[in-house]
Amino acid sequence: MAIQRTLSIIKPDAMEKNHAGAILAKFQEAGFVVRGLKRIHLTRAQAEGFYAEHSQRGFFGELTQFMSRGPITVLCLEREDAIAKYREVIGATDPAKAAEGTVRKLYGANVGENAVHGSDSEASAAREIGYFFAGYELV
Ligand code: 3AN
Repeated sequence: MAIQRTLSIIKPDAMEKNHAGAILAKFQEAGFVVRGLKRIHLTRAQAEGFYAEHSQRGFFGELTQFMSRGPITVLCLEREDAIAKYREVIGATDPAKAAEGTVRKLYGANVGENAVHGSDSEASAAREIGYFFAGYELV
């Protein structure tokens, strides 16, 4: 399996609870190398752009309001088979269904406020990394 990059977001709920450091440590323990990292506060429009593929879903308003309510940390993470491995480390979208020891099980509150985001394919990862990082910020 090839080396891949994935886009990770530590969401406002986890930032507010000061879990960002513990979550980053978990990613590094799982073998991910940080290629890009920044702390930002999305506008509503920026959150809508990022989640454009979900614009027809009933939770779109709730999701974009939540993602723009406070600072987030965005990370470009790299390792072998990064996209699948990262999704193993974070666990299922709904923290109640996530496996023991996963980030969402440990730090997520519910399906909306689930602590972290991760890319779901190589095409999504490329788009999402490009949404947040310029080439010179990935080192
Ligand atoms: P994942 O982030 O695990 O790939 P998706 O792509 O199904 O999950 O959903 C995108 C984001 O939308 C999720 N991270 C979650 O925060 C939010 N979301 C999904 N389903 C719901 C829902 N029923 N109510 C509120 N937010 C939701």
